[in-house]
Amino acid sequence: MALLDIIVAPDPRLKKKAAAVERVDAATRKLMDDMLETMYDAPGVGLAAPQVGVSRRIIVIDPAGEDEKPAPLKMANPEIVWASEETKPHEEGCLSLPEEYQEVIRPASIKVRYLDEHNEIRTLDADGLLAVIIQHEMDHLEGTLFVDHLSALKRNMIIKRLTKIKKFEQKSGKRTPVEA
Ligand code: GNR
Ligand code: NI
Repeated sequence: MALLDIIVAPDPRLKKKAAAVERVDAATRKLMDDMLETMYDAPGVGLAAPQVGVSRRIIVIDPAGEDEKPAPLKMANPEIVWASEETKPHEEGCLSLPEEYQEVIRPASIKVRYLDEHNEIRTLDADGLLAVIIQHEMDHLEGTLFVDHLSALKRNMIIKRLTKIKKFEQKSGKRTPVEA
């Protein structure tokens, strides 16, 4: 297994729509495992392939808390086949938007269809935190970050702050996993 570099916004690679996986093969499974290791190391409760520079429709999730037993989920080509009318606000964070936490309103419950790590089609009903994380990760596959659900004012303030940090890091010669 290997730790991967997590891309921080703003970065064009976070804004691209990811391509479908043709078949979940050994290389896909290796990527899923590396993504999980990277997510646990961060630590985070979800990670999407575009966040590690891979423009493919792959996400990994583990909503279990620190003292709960691990419950990793690996999904390729996830699709929301049903979403509740009922919505719910939840405070979100993102490994690509470090130290920003904002409330986002999304459907409270969803049904998601995906390919698992054995290339089998599965469906999962989710609510609570799991439903939030699945929707957050699926947004990454469309090039959408949680700030895109906020007002332009809030979004611009957050992106400005992150741009300043990047400029400072480049000036001071700190190596970052980001080009230009
Ligand atoms: O670690 C994460 N925590 C989190 C909290 C609330 C809603 C969504 C998330 S996902 C985030 C990791 C991440 O950036 N995944 O893309
Ligand atoms: Ni994220």
